[in-house]
Amino acid sequence: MEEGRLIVVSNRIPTEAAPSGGLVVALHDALKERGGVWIGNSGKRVYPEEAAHGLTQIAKTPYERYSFDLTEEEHQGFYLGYANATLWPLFHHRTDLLAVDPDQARVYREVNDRVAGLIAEVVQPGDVLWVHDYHFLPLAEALRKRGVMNRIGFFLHIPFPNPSDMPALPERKQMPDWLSSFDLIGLQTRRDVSNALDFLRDNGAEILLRGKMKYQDRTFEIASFPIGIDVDDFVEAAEAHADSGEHLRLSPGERLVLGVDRLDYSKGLPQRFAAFGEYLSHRPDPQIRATLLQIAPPSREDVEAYKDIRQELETITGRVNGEMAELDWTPIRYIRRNIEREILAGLYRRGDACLVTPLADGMNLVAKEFVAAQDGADPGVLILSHFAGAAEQMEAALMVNPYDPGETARAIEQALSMPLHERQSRHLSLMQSIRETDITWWTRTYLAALQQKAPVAAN
Ligand code: GDG
Repeated sequence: MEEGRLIVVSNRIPTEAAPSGGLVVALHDALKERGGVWIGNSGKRVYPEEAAHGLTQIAKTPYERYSFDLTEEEHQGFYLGYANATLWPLFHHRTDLLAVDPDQARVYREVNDRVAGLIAEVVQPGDVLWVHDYHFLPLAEALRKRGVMNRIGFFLHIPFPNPSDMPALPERKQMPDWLSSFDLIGLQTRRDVSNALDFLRDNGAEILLRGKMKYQDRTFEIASFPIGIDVDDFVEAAEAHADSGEHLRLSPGERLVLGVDRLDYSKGLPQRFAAFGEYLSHRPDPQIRATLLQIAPPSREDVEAYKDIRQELETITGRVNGEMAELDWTPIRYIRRNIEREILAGLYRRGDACLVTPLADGMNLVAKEFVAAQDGADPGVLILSHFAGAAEQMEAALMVNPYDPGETARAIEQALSMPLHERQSRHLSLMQSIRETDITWWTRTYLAALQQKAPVAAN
């Protein structure tokens, strides 16, 4: 039988011919190889009459790309509201920040319904659908209701919530229906799989063998597929831009500690800055100069909690710099904008250490990019939070509890004084782990697992 098309659905869709960014590049390559269709949100906000027009074709080759627009109400309720002010905090264990708003929940389901209708118009028998992330949890259920019985996979890029946090979500009772309408649920880590199994079992699903589950008349599967990066591509970019560090004009002997994160409260930035301040106050030799370069492009600035994190960070940067700076040295350099990917790769390579200290994170690709960008002969040291999904694979990093500034400060000291042979052996082992599960491995393994799965029974 001829292989059906791959149809990818994600909130964002690349608009350029050769897109950049880990996930987008991986999916782009998968589609380029097999052909298929990518459907996503254009990012444009339109009047309701225009949104009703449906899908717009934005590219035909090397695969078809279609976008849909959101109205202002949909953008507020679906994207800023339910997805990013309810699900995001819940899934990152921040129920204190979770907004409960029945209107936003309604709009979230309506957008999923509308998108399901658009997909149902283009899907053909034999096509395989691959839906990405928390924006589209109810999408398979909505598609099944429209009679779409194709294989539908889901990949959650963020952590699966702690089952004990779930009662904070008014729509939790619908979650088993949402999830079991997919054929395969891909999660980043074993910890996420265990949380998902516990939650579903406590809510009426039966665990069959090896990640297979049954809920009502549907069987589906849950497994972990840790996402990776295109390692060779990053190695190349870092080598080609090894002089990026010169832009920084560091003084001779000055050490560079890096941080690269979207400006998000899940990334543990205030705790990181406090830990860096603590390291500086306790460093063994006050002559040592270490600079923390934090690149933090803004994100979701219209969501209230994101304004707070920005303010908190500005305050703490001012405090640490005010206390520690010298006429010719600013200890924390905080850049709140996007840096070009190639320059970034070169900066990683110049870094003596990288702080990846999220309080919760699905995987964290920065950890993998930093390792890929190092010069194996003189590599920098990765300091990694226990709470990043990457911690399950990258055991040779210096592991820290991001809530404990003393522990992180000691890890910075350890990283900056680590002997060359130890840096090299840790780097070698980390390189091996990121190569084993790189982005091609991720796409192939996930799609192979999805294709082995028979379509769900009609309901
Ligand atoms: C979600 C999950 C999961 C950052 N600043 C700049 C820049 N970046 C790039 C990094 C990296 C990407 O953004 C960030 O990826 P992360 O994985 O670290 O985090 P999220 O954005 O939260 O992603 C996460 C991921 O999905 C994939 O499944 O790992 O856990 O939360 O690639 O390099 N890139 C450029 N300039 C910047 O200033 N060019």
